[in-house]
Amino acid sequence: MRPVRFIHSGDIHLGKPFGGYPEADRLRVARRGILERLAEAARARKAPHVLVAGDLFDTPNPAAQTWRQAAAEMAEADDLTWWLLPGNHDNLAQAGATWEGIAALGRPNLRVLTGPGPVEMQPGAWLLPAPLATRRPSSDPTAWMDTARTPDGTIRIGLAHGPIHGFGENEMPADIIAPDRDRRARLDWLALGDWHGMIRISERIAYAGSPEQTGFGHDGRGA
Ligand SMILES: [Mn+2]
Repeated sequence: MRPVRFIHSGDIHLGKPFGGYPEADRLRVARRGILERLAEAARARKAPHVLVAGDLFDTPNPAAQTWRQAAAEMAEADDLTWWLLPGNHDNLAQAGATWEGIAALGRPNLRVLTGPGPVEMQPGAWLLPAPLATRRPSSDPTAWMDTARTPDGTIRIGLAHGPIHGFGENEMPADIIAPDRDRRARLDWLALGDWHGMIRISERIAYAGSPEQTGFGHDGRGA
């Protein structure tokens, strides 16, 4: 089996205004630089894929300048494939125009994940994405993965956004993602977003966290 190497990121919140922070200007500049840092990290580790586990954008209607600049930057890093999952802040219902705009650019290395269902990342490795259709999903968006079929002997990587174990952003129902989804769905990795500090849930499940620590109610920053 050919290995698959990827960077698992999420909760980048591009366009976040950082209102109330005395160094808001510097924080905004630093946040804009995160895509380049991700690209550098991926190349340094010889990972051709970058998974963004939701909340690439801070709001469902980011300024055109914000999303166009982000898309251009990712598209330019065309030695990498960017797998972009709508999260709760940039869910499909509210941020549909932004995601359509990115998809309409037609850049083959920008993969906007607008529906559930296995997608082949590379020969022998399948991504199972669970984009959020609304800001507050009422059921586990990863439930379908249990019965999702992929060819025998292939690698299965889940990509989702939302709280597990009853933590996460308060606006979503607690315990939305089953903490044993990796076992139920035979996943080799479940890349999660929502929690803003990097945290390992189990051998095969982790939250990447957000680039800087802010007032989210978590310990530490992303990784
Ligand atoms: Mn977030």
